[in-house]
Amino acid sequence: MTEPTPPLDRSSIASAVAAIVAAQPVTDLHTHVFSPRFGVSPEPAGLLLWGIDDLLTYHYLVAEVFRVVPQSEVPYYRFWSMSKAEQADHIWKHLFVDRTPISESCRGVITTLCKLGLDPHETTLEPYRKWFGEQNASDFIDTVMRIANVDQITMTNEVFNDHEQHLWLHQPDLNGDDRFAAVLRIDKLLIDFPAAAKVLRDWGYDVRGDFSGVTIDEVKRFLNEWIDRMKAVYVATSLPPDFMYPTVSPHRNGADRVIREALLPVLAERNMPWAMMIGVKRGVNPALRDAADMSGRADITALTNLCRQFSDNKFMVTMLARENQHELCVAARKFQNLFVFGCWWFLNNPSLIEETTRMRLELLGTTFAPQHSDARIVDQLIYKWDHSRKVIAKVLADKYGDLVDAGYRVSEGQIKRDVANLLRDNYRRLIGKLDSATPAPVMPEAPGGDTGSDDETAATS
Ligand code: RAT
Ligand code: ZN
Repeated sequence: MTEPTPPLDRSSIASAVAAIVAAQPVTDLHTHVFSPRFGVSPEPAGLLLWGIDDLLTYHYLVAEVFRVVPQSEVPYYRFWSMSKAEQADHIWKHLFVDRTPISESCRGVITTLCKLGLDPHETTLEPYRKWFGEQNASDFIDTVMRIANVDQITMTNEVFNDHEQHLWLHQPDLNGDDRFAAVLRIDKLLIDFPAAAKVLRDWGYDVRGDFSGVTIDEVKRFLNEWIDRMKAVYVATSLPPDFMYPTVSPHRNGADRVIREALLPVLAERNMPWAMMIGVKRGVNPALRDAADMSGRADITALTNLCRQFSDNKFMVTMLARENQHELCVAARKFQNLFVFGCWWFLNNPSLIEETTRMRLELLGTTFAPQHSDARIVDQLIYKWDHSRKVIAKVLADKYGDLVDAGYRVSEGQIKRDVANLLRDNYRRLIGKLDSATPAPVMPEAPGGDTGSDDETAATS
């Protein structure tokens, strides 16, 4: 129970909430940002992306530039034959100079540049290139984390990516940078088990596409060894909208057996969550490469079946389709082992974050994680969190205002506890990493208040 601090006036709620949300360190639970130990862009194959050229060639912006430059002028192959710097110049000219950068991804670049102290009105990229050229990548990560107020960045570590797999096997102390946590990402194991089995055999695991022999034991050995090697905080998979569990379709039977007999038993034993990111249709326009994917509405029955049948497992779930958000909330009211997180990818827009967060607060109280950044370029942490924090603060302020109108007293201490849970502690508790050393929100002028760690799993029906 939180020790009450003096109740806030109705009129000061919005500003108090905005300050508390801004001051609360976030644990970013899903990104594609890497520590410098994985190599630094523009080194060949450097996985840590940063700076103006990486910022502008983000796949969200690649999709947008093809909306405005006709194929007759720049066909796909011409764009892909350009160097990264030429692609960045092309995107800057068409989306930022010739047009107003009003889309969310464009505005994100503007917010990022401004918060780094740069003028976003340059007509060429040279001034930005010069500025970034004077920075050191590792120090820049500190700067970005300070501006974004992020206390840890969760990576996505794709074990079936040859380059990354090679680094994990041969580069000593790859996960020794405390600013980053690793996640074992295993899409291929569930999406195409026969192909994954072939890879695992090459890696020395006796795994057969038809599940014969010691296949299941060997898949478990693979999972355990890689979770240990990466010190992974969870295991993650993105899944198509037609993902079903259990399935009657013969070509998906492999996934069922892997989930039921290997993945979930390994995770239950470790008390580790399985992150399911459901609703992506890969490659609908392959010519766009990384920007080729789109969203589709999923059948939530797969998830409720899993939550019911595997009550010893923890499922952390985000869904890509706007149409799935309501039933995902309702499902989370039914299952304590279902943790809802983030406004993923095409939902990471202020209008959709607002409606989704509002609905989640109304149906789930504070028992979820409203956002993750999905940043691919470290600089993006700045805008993704700046934009999301503002929306989250607005929605929370409305909700506290409604409570006060209903006759309840709301204190700063309560708000701090709630915001800490939403932006950091619910997730940290889920992965078993909430300790007393976890920093409290920085609010020196505030009268104090407990940031709280009381369990709040109780769901209404
Ligand atoms: O948001 C993105 O950048 C997507 O390309 C995906 O990486 C997605 O977030 C995923 O993790 O599959
Ligand atoms: Zn992602």
